Amino acid sequence: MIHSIETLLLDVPTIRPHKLSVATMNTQTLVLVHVRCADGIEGWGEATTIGGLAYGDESPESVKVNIDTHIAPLLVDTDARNVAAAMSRLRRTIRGNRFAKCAIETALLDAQAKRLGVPLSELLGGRLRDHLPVAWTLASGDTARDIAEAERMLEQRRHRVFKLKIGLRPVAEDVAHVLAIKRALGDAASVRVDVNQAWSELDAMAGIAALQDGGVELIEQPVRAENSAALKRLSDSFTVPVMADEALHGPDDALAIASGAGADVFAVKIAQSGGLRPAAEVAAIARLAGIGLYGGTMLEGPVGTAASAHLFATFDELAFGTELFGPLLLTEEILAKPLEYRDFTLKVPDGPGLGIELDLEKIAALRRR
Ligand code: MUC
Ligand code: MG
Repeated sequence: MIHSIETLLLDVPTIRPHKLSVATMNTQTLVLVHVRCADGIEGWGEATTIGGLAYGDESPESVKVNIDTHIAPLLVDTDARNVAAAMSRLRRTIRGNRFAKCAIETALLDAQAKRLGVPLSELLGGRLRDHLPVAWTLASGDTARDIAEAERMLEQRRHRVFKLKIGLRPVAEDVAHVLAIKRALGDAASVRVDVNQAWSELDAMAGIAALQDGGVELIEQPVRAENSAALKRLSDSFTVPVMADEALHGPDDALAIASGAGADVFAVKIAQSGGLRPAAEVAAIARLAGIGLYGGTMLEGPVGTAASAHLFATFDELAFGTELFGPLLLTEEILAKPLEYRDFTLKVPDGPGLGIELDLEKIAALRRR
């Protein structure tokens, strides 16, 4: 039986300002969900988002209120061992709230995998890899600082794929910023951009042409999420791959975009998809449509990052790697033993469940009251 479901908000400063076109983050609010079962087994999930309500339509606070008020009462005292039935009930009864659903599904699957004594990846179809390539996002807002940061990452063999956040400045300035970084790093690194919806289609035509000429390797969500026709025209117009991110809110969007050949790559995110199972469906649709896969992040802490890693480890094709670096952007560690980043990869934890142990004292100290 599910005994209790608790949602905790943790405000954690970032290691530097993280500038996106939609928000500048100095703090990340981790949203953790803790499920306790009557048999003594516990599970953890995460529903962290970016910039309050600047990125998506669920805020940390709304996730907590909706879980406390509507979701927990629906699930408490039901069978913890049948995660599929619990999630089916939740999905039938509660509309929207994809991040909250993802956190609940993760926590229930973490508990069930611990109960069965297997890593979470084994409940998701089984893993095909133990290490995932991890990109880093350069988003200090300053070209020289970004170059120095990237050089440090290359030297430490932590990242060799860099995603640059652009869209705040005029297109020509953004292009100059990106190409200066690309020139400085040379062939040692892959440089990609994420516009976070900031460009008009005309801006995008000009911007992508210049970035493609300069050797940029991936263009993420250049135009508004709702403008799927523009995203398709852009992916048709350029050889550099164009990736859908904010346009993807789960399997229905994935099917619509894939049916119209509307993007070259999908950023699969577990929370944006509404959970691990729906995210696996997004990946399956991409695979069947010949669309490339990228393992995305909402800059979650280690719980959501580990959950994403367990799912991405089951993907046969992962041509564009992952960006599961969220924990590295935070000034505080909330695991007893940090996730392992080495040789440009993240190790997929191999213990039962998520395979992580939370530092409960640290969590109590960081928790918002
Ligand atoms: C996004 O839009 O992809 C991922 C990395 C990062 O810095 O921001 C996120 C969100
Ligand atoms: Mg993105």
